[in-house]
This record gives sequence, C-alpha cells and structure tokens, in this order.
Amino acid sequence: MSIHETKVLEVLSRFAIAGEYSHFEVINSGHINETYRAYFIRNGELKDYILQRVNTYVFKNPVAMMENIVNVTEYIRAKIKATGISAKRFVLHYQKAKDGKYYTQLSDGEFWRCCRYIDDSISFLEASTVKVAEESGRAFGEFQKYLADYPVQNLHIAIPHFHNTVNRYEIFKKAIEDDFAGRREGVCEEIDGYLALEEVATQLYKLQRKGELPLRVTHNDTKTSNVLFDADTHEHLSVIDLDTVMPGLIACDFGDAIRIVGNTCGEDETDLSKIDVDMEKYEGFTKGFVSELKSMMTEKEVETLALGALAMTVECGIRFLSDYLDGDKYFRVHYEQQNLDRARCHLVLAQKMLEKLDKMQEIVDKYAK
Ligand code: GN1
Ligand code: MG
Repeated sequence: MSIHETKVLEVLSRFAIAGEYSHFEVINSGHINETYRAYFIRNGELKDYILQRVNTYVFKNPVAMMENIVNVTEYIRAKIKATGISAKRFVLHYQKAKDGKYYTQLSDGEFWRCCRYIDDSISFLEASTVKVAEESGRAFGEFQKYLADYPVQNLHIAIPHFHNTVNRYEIFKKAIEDDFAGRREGVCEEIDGYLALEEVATQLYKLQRKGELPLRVTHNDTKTSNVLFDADTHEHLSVIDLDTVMPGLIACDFGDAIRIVGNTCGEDETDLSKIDVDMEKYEGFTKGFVSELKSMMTEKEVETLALGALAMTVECGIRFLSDYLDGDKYFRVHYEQQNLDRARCHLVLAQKMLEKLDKMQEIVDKYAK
C-alpha cells in the first residue's frame, strides 16, 4: 500500500460513508490543496468522493473556512429545494465526520474534508468551446444570484486582502526588494512590465475603497475548472472550490474567470506569441454571467466588469511573480520556472486586454441592457 493510500484510508475511516471502499486517484490540477478522488461501491454502483487536505499555510483558519462553505451550500440547497427540484446535482454536499464535524484533524494537525462528487459530471481545465464558456458564466452568475440576499457580514474572511490589488502590489515590491530566491536579475523585464500596469490595475480596488462598489458574497476563485458540467449536455451543474467565498466584488469574480476562459492559451503558456484574448469565449462567458446578474447589478458594477478582467489578470500575474521571487512557497509548481511562465503569460494577456478593453466593455454593455 502506498503512503498516499494509507493516508487516504485513514481519513476515509473518519467519515461516515456507506458502502465498500474500492480505490482512489490523485487529482493534480489545483495549486493549493492536496486532492484525491475515492470510490465506494454502494448497491452495486460506484460512488465517488472528493477528499482534500487543506493547505493551512494558505488557509490559516480552516474551521472558519468550513463554516462559510457549509453555510452557503446549505443556503443554496434550501433555495433550490424550495423550487421543487432536487438539489443533489446543483450544489456540493459535504460529509460529516463521525464526530459530527464537517472536517477531521489528524494527530499531526493535518486538516481534511470530504464531499460527495456530483454524479455524471465533468470539469474542464480551460473552456473547450464557447458553450462551455457561456455555461461557466451562468454557473458563477447563478451562484452569486442565489447568495444575493445572504447576510454578507456573517461570512468569515477566509484570506484577508485577497483581491486587494493595492496590497498585492505592496507585497510584490517587497518581494522584488528582498529577492529571497536570488531570481530578480533574470526577471527585470517582467517586473517593469507589471509596474507599468499598476495604476490601471489598482483602479478597481480604489473604487471599492471609496465605497462606489457594493460588497457581495463572491466566489473569488472562478477558474473554469471550478465548475462541474453535465457529462452529456455540458450544461453547468454547480460551482466547486468554495474555499475563498467571502465578501467581494462582482468584477473580481468576472475578471478572475476571464483570465482563464478568455485566454487563447493555458495559464502557463510559454509561446507568448499565441497568447491573446479569445473574444468569442469572452463573449460567451459574458453573456452567461451578465444575463444571470443584470437585474441586480448597479450601473457602476456593470461599467467596471471589463476593468475587473484586467485587474484580476494583473493581480494574479504579480502573485505568481512574487512567489517566483520568494522561491515558490505559495503556489504548487510542477517544474522550476512554472511560476515565472505563469507570470509571463499573464503579463502578455493583460497587455492584450488593455488594447481591447473598450471592445470588452462594449460586449458587457450589450448583455447588460
Ligand atoms: C489558486 O487552488 P486553486 O488552483 O483553485 C489560488 C487562486 C489563483 C489560482 C491561479 C486560495 O487556485 O487565487 O487565482 O490558484 N487560490 C488561492 O490559478 O490562493
Ligand atoms: Mg481554489
């Protein structure tokens, strides 16, 4: 038995899962938590569960984070049920451990949780078609709509200053100054590129600080891989990875999604000549997202969506570059330069977005009417 399997079995034994354990696989796509998919046989059918070890370097208060997750999923479940349909495939369902908590802590302090995977669903690392782009827009828009009347002040702050781009620039400048991993000399061009974008990229956060944009319950990690789709129809089912659900801006959820769904390439593409805004998929996502939310968005929220895409692309890029300068402590990397590749890709994408910003906002306006 591998070390992984011993651990997975130990954790599974703490959750009250009916049926007989069959096997597990490792899921490698996330940059933060450690994820496994475990299969059980129940009444002759295979049932799968997602098991995660929460990264407590990133999430300092995982108990509070789980409280947010359980509260918002219960809230959404109640809303769906009230319409008379089963919520089973449309919202995540976390499992209780045998002690009644929605997590378990091992003697060495590791923090684990478990949720049921949604039947007959699939996920995509990047939007493979315009339809997937549009459906992922609907998924994140619908998520916010369900939570529009949730008391935002009752949520814990899972990670302070998460989309505070001003603060992210301060951290970036400190990383440049400290040059902890001795990598600064090789990335002067990228540093200059990002510093040149500071003013435009921090506009969104500054509007929030002035009180011009309302705080909503937002997802804050809206990449395409955080949506589950029906395996046959590719219609959206549910959003997943609710770790960063917190008070935030609609433009941040829109923008953080666009940096993935609206990129012609993956987030760490090394052939920079291939990177651009995919305007068709951008429009697809925008259509889905804005159609869900247009009745509740303020004028200012609508006006700042395209700016959100630019802000989130730059912000994510400086987070990657700061982590590269720090020696890769935050994001999981699969090879040495991956954080630098991610940062380079985001820089090119942000520059392309800046050129296309007016056109991008026109598309938002078209669907917000
Ligand atoms: C991280 O763990 P994952 O892959 O869902 C990160 C996001 C970044 C993203 C970049 C808690 O998300 O903020 O946008 O990587 N999550 C956290 O792909 O920092
Ligand atoms: Mg995440």
